[in-house]
Amino acid sequence: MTDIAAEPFPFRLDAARAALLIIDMQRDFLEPSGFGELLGNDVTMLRRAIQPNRRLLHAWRAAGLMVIHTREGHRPDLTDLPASKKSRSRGALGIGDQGPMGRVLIRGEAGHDIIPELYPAPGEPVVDKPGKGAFFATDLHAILHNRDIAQLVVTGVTTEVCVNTTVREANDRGYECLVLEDCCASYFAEFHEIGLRMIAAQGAIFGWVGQSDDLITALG
Ligand code: TIU
Repeated sequence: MTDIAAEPFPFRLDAARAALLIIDMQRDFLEPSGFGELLGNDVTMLRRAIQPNRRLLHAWRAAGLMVIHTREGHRPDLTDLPASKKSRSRGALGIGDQGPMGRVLIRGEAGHDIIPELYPAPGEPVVDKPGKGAFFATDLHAILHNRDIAQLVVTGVTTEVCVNTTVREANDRGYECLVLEDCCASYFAEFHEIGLRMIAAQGAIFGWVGQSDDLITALG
Protein backbone atom coordinates (compact mmCIF):
# COMPACT_ATOMS: atom_id res chain seq x y z
CA MET A 1 0.00 0.00 0.00
CA THR A 2 1.27 3.46 -0.94
CA ASP A 3 -0.37 6.76 -0.07
CA ILE A 4 -0.81 9.06 -3.10
CA ALA A 5 -1.47 12.76 -2.48
CA ALA A 6 -5.07 13.47 -3.50
CA GLU A 7 -8.21 15.45 -2.74
CA PRO A 8 -9.92 15.23 -0.31
CA PHE A 9 -7.34 12.98 1.44
CA PRO A 10 -4.55 10.63 0.32
CA PHE A 11 -5.47 7.66 -1.88
CA ARG A 12 -4.14 4.37 -0.51
CA LEU A 13 -2.94 2.59 -3.65
CA ASP A 14 -2.97 -1.20 -3.68
CA ALA A 15 -1.08 -1.49 -6.96
CA ALA A 16 -1.53 -5.24 -7.35
CA ARG A 17 -5.32 -4.72 -7.36
CA ALA A 18 -5.35 -1.49 -9.40
CA ALA A 19 -5.99 -0.94 -13.10
CA LEU A 20 -5.36 2.14 -15.23
CA LEU A 21 -8.59 2.92 -17.11
CA ILE A 22 -8.05 5.33 -20.03
CA ILE A 23 -11.35 6.68 -21.28
CA ASP A 24 -12.08 7.44 -24.94
CA MET A 25 -8.77 8.95 -26.10
CA GLN A 26 -10.06 8.56 -29.66
CA ARG A 27 -9.07 10.32 -32.83
CA ASP A 28 -12.60 11.65 -33.38
CA PHE A 29 -12.50 13.52 -30.06
CA LEU A 30 -8.86 14.66 -30.07
CA GLU A 31 -7.64 15.21 -33.61
CA PRO A 32 -8.19 18.31 -35.70
CA SER A 33 -10.98 17.76 -38.25
CA GLY A 34 -12.47 14.97 -36.15
CA PHE A 35 -16.02 14.77 -34.84
CA GLY A 36 -15.26 16.90 -31.76
CA GLU A 37 -13.90 19.78 -33.81
CA LEU A 38 -16.76 19.52 -36.31
CA LEU A 39 -19.15 20.01 -33.40
CA GLY A 40 -17.46 23.37 -32.87
CA ASN A 41 -15.11 22.35 -30.05
CA ASP A 42 -11.48 23.43 -29.57
CA VAL A 43 -9.53 20.14 -29.55
CA THR A 44 -6.43 21.79 -28.07
CA MET A 45 -8.36 21.73 -24.80
CA LEU A 46 -8.25 17.93 -24.93
CA ARG A 47 -4.81 17.49 -26.48
CA ARG A 48 -3.04 18.82 -23.39
CA ALA A 49 -3.94 15.54 -21.62
CA ILE A 50 -1.98 13.46 -24.16
CA GLN A 51 1.56 13.91 -22.80
CA PRO A 52 0.64 13.37 -19.13
CA ASN A 53 -1.19 10.19 -20.17
CA ARG A 54 1.83 9.04 -22.17
CA ARG A 55 4.15 9.46 -19.19
CA LEU A 56 1.73 7.71 -16.86
CA LEU A 57 1.06 4.88 -19.32
CA HIS A 58 4.80 4.33 -19.70
CA ALA A 59 5.34 4.18 -15.92
CA TRP A 60 2.25 2.02 -15.34
CA ARG A 61 3.30 -0.48 -18.00
CA ALA A 62 6.86 -0.52 -16.65
CA ALA A 63 5.46 -1.45 -13.23
CA GLY A 64 3.69 -4.40 -14.87
CA LEU A 65 0.19 -3.21 -13.89
CA MET A 66 -3.08 -3.67 -15.75
CA VAL A 67 -4.15 -1.17 -18.43
CA ILE A 68 -7.65 -0.99 -19.94
CA HIS A 69 -8.72 1.33 -22.76
CA THR A 70 -12.24 2.35 -23.71
CA ARG A 71 -13.75 3.68 -26.93
CA GLU A 72 -17.17 5.25 -27.35
CA GLY A 73 -18.88 4.06 -30.50
CA HIS A 74 -21.52 2.01 -32.22
CA ARG A 75 -22.11 -0.93 -34.52
CA PRO A 76 -22.00 -0.12 -38.25
CA ASP A 77 -25.72 -0.97 -38.55
CA LEU A 78 -26.49 1.45 -35.66
CA THR A 79 -28.64 -1.14 -33.89
CA ASP A 80 -27.06 -0.18 -30.56
CA LEU A 81 -27.58 3.57 -31.07
CA PRO A 82 -30.63 4.83 -29.18
CA ALA A 83 -32.81 7.17 -31.21
CA SER A 84 -32.55 9.62 -28.32
CA LYS A 85 -28.75 9.74 -28.66
CA LYS A 86 -28.79 9.91 -32.45
CA SER A 87 -31.17 12.85 -32.47
CA ARG A 88 -29.02 14.80 -29.99
CA SER A 89 -25.63 14.12 -31.59
CA ARG A 90 -25.97 16.32 -34.64
CA GLY A 91 -23.66 19.19 -35.40
CA ALA A 92 -22.31 19.40 -38.92
CA LEU A 93 -22.29 15.59 -38.71
CA GLY A 94 -24.17 12.98 -36.72
CA ILE A 95 -23.15 9.56 -35.41
CA GLY A 96 -22.85 7.17 -38.35
CA ASP A 97 -22.44 9.91 -40.97
CA GLN A 98 -19.41 9.89 -43.25
CA GLY A 99 -16.79 12.21 -41.73
CA PRO A 100 -13.15 13.09 -42.43
CA MET A 101 -11.93 9.96 -40.62
CA GLY A 102 -14.65 7.55 -41.71
CA ARG A 103 -18.13 7.16 -40.29
CA VAL A 104 -18.41 9.13 -37.05
CA LEU A 105 -18.10 7.02 -33.86
CA ILE A 106 -18.55 3.73 -35.71
CA ARG A 107 -16.45 0.76 -34.66
CA GLY A 108 -13.75 -0.11 -37.16
CA GLU A 109 -13.51 3.41 -38.60
CA ALA A 110 -10.26 5.40 -38.34
CA GLY A 111 -11.75 8.19 -36.24
CA HIS A 112 -13.19 5.77 -33.73
CA ASP A 113 -9.77 4.34 -32.91
CA ILE A 114 -7.43 5.45 -30.15
CA ILE A 115 -4.87 8.15 -30.92
CA PRO A 116 -1.44 6.77 -31.89
CA GLU A 117 0.25 8.44 -28.90
CA LEU A 118 -1.70 6.21 -26.49
CA TYR A 119 -2.28 3.17 -28.67
CA PRO A 120 -3.08 -0.03 -26.75
CA ALA A 121 -0.26 -2.53 -26.42
CA PRO A 122 -0.89 -6.18 -27.29
CA GLY A 123 -2.81 -7.84 -24.47
CA GLU A 124 -4.34 -4.64 -23.08
CA PRO A 125 -8.15 -4.95 -23.15
CA VAL A 126 -10.05 -2.40 -25.24
CA VAL A 127 -13.67 -2.00 -24.11
CA ASP A 128 -16.07 -0.72 -26.75
CA LYS A 129 -18.95 1.10 -25.13
CA PRO A 130 -22.14 2.49 -26.64
CA GLY A 131 -22.80 4.92 -23.80
CA LYS A 132 -20.98 7.50 -21.74
CA GLY A 133 -20.30 5.18 -18.81
CA ALA A 134 -17.81 2.37 -19.42
CA PHE A 135 -19.86 -0.17 -17.42
CA PHE A 136 -23.10 0.18 -19.38
CA ALA A 137 -23.60 -2.66 -21.89
CA THR A 138 -19.94 -3.78 -21.69
CA ASP A 139 -17.95 -6.58 -20.07
CA LEU A 140 -15.74 -4.19 -18.07
CA HIS A 141 -17.07 -5.29 -14.68
CA ALA A 142 -16.46 -8.96 -15.56
CA ILE A 143 -12.91 -8.21 -16.72
CA LEU A 144 -12.11 -6.34 -13.50
CA HIS A 145 -13.73 -9.01 -11.33
CA ASN A 146 -11.84 -11.81 -13.06
CA ARG A 147 -8.54 -9.98 -12.52
CA ASP A 148 -9.38 -9.19 -8.86
CA ILE A 149 -9.18 -5.45 -9.50
CA ALA A 150 -10.56 -3.23 -6.71
CA GLN A 151 -9.13 0.18 -7.61
CA LEU A 152 -9.18 2.24 -10.80
CA VAL A 153 -6.90 5.06 -11.83
CA VAL A 154 -9.11 6.92 -14.29
CA THR A 155 -7.93 9.26 -17.04
CA GLY A 156 -9.20 10.44 -20.43
CA VAL A 157 -11.94 12.55 -21.94
CA THR A 158 -14.13 14.29 -21.30
CA THR A 159 -13.91 15.03 -17.59
CA GLU A 160 -17.55 15.87 -17.02
CA VAL A 161 -19.07 13.40 -19.48
CA CYS A 162 -17.51 9.96 -19.95
CA VAL A 163 -14.96 10.19 -17.12
CA ASN A 164 -17.53 11.43 -14.60
CA THR A 165 -20.19 8.91 -15.66
CA THR A 166 -17.73 6.03 -15.48
CA VAL A 167 -16.45 7.02 -12.04
CA ARG A 168 -20.01 7.15 -10.71
CA GLU A 169 -20.75 3.72 -12.17
CA ALA A 170 -17.50 2.31 -10.74
CA ASN A 171 -18.16 3.78 -7.30
CA ASP A 172 -21.58 2.12 -7.15
CA ARG A 173 -19.96 -1.21 -8.06
CA GLY A 174 -17.50 -0.97 -5.17
CA TYR A 175 -14.36 0.26 -6.92
CA GLU A 176 -12.17 2.99 -5.44
CA CYS A 177 -11.33 5.55 -8.13
CA LEU A 178 -8.39 7.94 -8.31
CA VAL A 179 -9.01 10.47 -11.11
CA LEU A 180 -5.91 12.32 -12.37
CA GLU A 181 -6.54 16.00 -13.05
CA ASP A 182 -3.77 16.55 -15.61
CA CYS A 183 -4.64 13.34 -17.48
CA CYS A 184 -8.30 14.32 -17.99
CA ALA A 185 -9.64 17.13 -20.13
CA SER A 186 -12.80 18.83 -21.30
CA TYR A 187 -13.69 21.15 -24.16
CA PHE A 188 -14.92 23.46 -21.35
CA ALA A 189 -12.40 24.61 -18.70
CA GLU A 190 -15.05 25.25 -16.08
CA PHE A 191 -16.66 21.83 -16.57
CA HIS A 192 -13.24 20.18 -16.12
CA GLU A 193 -12.73 21.96 -12.83
CA ILE A 194 -16.23 21.46 -11.49
CA GLY A 195 -16.41 17.87 -12.78
CA LEU A 196 -13.38 17.02 -10.66
CA ARG A 197 -14.64 18.93 -7.63
CA MET A 198 -17.88 16.94 -7.79
CA ILE A 199 -15.94 13.68 -7.52
CA ALA A 200 -13.92 14.60 -4.44
CA ALA A 201 -16.58 16.65 -2.62
CA GLN A 202 -18.28 15.46 0.56
CA GLY A 203 -15.32 13.35 1.67
CA ALA A 204 -14.69 11.65 -1.69
CA ILE A 205 -18.34 11.05 -2.58
CA PHE A 206 -17.43 9.24 -5.83
CA GLY A 207 -13.62 9.14 -5.64
CA TRP A 208 -10.31 10.94 -5.23
CA VAL A 209 -8.62 13.53 -7.47
CA GLY A 210 -4.83 13.64 -7.84
CA GLN A 211 -1.96 14.48 -10.20
CA SER A 212 -0.03 12.05 -12.39
CA ASP A 213 3.39 13.16 -11.04
CA ASP A 214 2.53 11.96 -7.54
CA LEU A 215 1.40 8.58 -8.83
CA ILE A 216 4.40 8.17 -11.15
CA THR A 217 6.76 8.98 -8.26
CA ALA A 218 5.07 6.36 -6.09
CA LEU A 219 5.38 3.75 -8.84
CA GLY A 220 9.14 4.35 -8.63
N1 TIU B 1 -16.02 10.41 -24.26
C1 TIU B 1 -16.88 11.40 -24.07
O1 TIU B 1 -16.79 12.17 -23.14
N2 TIU B 1 -17.86 11.55 -25.04
C2 TIU B 1 -18.52 12.70 -25.26
O2 TIU B 1 -19.46 12.72 -26.04
N3 TIU B 1 -18.07 13.79 -24.62
C3 TIU B 1 -18.46 15.06 -24.81
O3 TIU B 1 -18.02 15.91 -24.04
N4 TIU B 1 -19.27 15.36 -25.80
